[in-house]
Order: sequence, then C-alpha cells, then structure tokens
Amino acid sequence: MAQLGTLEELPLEYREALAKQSTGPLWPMMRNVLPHDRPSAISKPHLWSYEHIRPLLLRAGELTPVEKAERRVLVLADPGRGEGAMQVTSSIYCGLQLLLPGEKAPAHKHTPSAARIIVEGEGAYTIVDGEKCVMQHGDLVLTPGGMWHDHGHEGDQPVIWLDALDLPLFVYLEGSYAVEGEFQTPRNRPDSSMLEYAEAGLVPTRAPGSARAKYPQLRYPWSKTRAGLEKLAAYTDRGRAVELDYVNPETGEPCLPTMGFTAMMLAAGDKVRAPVTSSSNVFHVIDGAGSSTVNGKTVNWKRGDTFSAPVFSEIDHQAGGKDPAFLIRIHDRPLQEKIGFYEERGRA
Ligand code: 1HN
Repeated sequence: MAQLGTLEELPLEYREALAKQSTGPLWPMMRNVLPHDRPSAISKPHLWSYEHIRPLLLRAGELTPVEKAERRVLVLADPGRGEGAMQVTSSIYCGLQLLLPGEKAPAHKHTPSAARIIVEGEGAYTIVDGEKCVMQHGDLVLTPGGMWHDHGHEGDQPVIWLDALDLPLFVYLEGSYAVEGEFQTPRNRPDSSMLEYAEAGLVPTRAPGSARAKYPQLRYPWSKTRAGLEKLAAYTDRGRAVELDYVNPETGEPCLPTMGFTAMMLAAGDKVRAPVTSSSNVFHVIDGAGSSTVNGKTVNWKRGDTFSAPVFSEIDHQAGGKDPAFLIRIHDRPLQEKIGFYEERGRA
C-alpha cells in the first residue's frame, strides 16, 4: 500500500486556510476510516458478571423508586468507549433492568427496537400494543420500534432482565426519540406464541389479501427454544455450536429489522471454533457454564453473565465439563445483510 502524505507535511498557513473554509485533506485521514483488510474495532471484549452486578442492581431498587427512573437499569458500558458509554458494541445497547413486586414501568414507544431476555424471577409481564407477554427465565420478548410497551410485576420476588436495543444506531442516525403514554389494558388472551404460533411450521389461515401483522410473534418462550436446541444437538457433530435463529414465523425473516437473536447450545465439554463475522456479538448465558476466548482474552462465564465480542473477533467457546451450556447471541447480522455487507471468514 502506498504511504500517504501526513497533515504535518502541509504548510501551516494552508491547513489554517482549509480549516477556515470547514474543509480538510482526505489523504492523512483516509487509512483511519479505511484500514487495510478488516476494520479496527473500537469496542473491547468484556464480561459483565451477574454475580457482581446483581447486588448493585438490587441496591438501585432501594435507592431509586421506579417512578423516578421510569426504567431502572444498569447500562453495560463498552470498556473500549469508556465510562458512560451507552453501548456494548458498535450497534448494540444492553442493560440489566430491575422490577420489584408490585411495581409498574409506564408505557412508552420509541424509534429504536428492543428485546428482553429474562434473567431471574417470576411474575413480571410486558404489554406490547395490548398483547400481554409473561416473562419467564430465558424468554425473548420483543418490543419493536413504534410499539407501545409497559412492564408490570405480579410476583413476590425481584425480576431482572437483560434489555437489548439498537439504540446506538438510532442515536447515530439522529433518529432516537420516545413518546410517553398510558398504562395499557391487555387483551384477555395468551400471547401469540401460545396460540397462532404454538407449533413450528403452522400459521393461521387467512382470507386472500388480508394483511399479516408486521410483528406477529412478540414472545419466544425459552422452554420451546431449549427443546429445539436439544433435539437438533442429538444429530449435530461435536465441535460445532448448535444454533437456532429467532425469526418472524410468517416470513422467516429475522424477528427484528436490525438486531439478530440466535439461541446456542454447546454440548458438555465441547470446544467450538466460531467463524469470524463482520457482525458484533453479545452473548448472554441462559444456563450452564464455560469459557470463551475472544481475540486472545479468556472469560469464564456462568448463568446470568453477559459477554461481548467486537466485529471480526476470533472467538472460541468451551462448555463446562458435565452439562451443556445454553446462550443467546445478540448480533447485528440482519442490519448488515440489509446493507449488503455481512461477511464470514474461515479460521486458520
Ligand atoms: C427502554 O424503553 C426500556 O422499555 C429499557 O424497558 C431500556 C434503554 C434506552 C432507551 C429505552 C424499556 C431502555 C429503553
């Protein structure tokens, strides 16, 4: 590659004249935005330990009533971006949210899309445009952009879940805002994962020309996901992760426009070498324990933990010795595919 000229090589008086016209030379900056062969990630891989964060979140429950927080969340901040970073990777925001028994978090809707993965506790629910989704351990519950959502808790122990949003993308686009509303009255029926989409491969019959809902399924119960992984694992070679993508059951498309969710199972003791992907990844541990090496840095993880891998990371996983491990991988492959860019590379 040609060695490009530097800023310092240019006469000061010329640089000042350029700045005065709000212009600048491309060539000294070009390699910063177009590095050779692969991007240089800003994000740093990191593990957020549930064991360590849980007591801090419960303390937030004592310090700040939900009325003063609207959403009582501890944000997972990418160490590559420093304190206060409202993102885990380039495009993904995550936070751990606490709702105490009897509490309600008021309705709002916003431009970014969100999904929640339930970490702990029973009895909470989210109402999404009138559909009441109960929240059980490992469930994925969607609140797509533009849809009203409020949370409530009818149980007797704290409930904690992981929020994932495409917020950084909307902030980047200067497109992020919310509208506040009233608590919703739920329709008196189970959510569609228990009715219309209770069985894979079957969808409700429809009259010709009648419209399909844009987001027909808002809750993906973990019990079904886990059963699906276990069945597939029985016929999957060792050394490969068993992975199932969360999709819109009517279209087969990713369940949200920009964020992808992939359930993973690692067989007990299995070592898995993941392909290098252009998507960034956030891994949340639903069950089991193990370790992963991301770009040479090893993290030991267990149930409730969350860890990140920037774009183009080299990732190896190993499940603990006696039980399989189950994780949900949050990524931005759907966004990257929409802009014609998603890429996977083999490993040496
Ligand atoms: C949001 O709406 C929720 O509805 C949680 O629970 C976290 C973080 C940033 C922006 C909106 C929720 C959020 C959020």
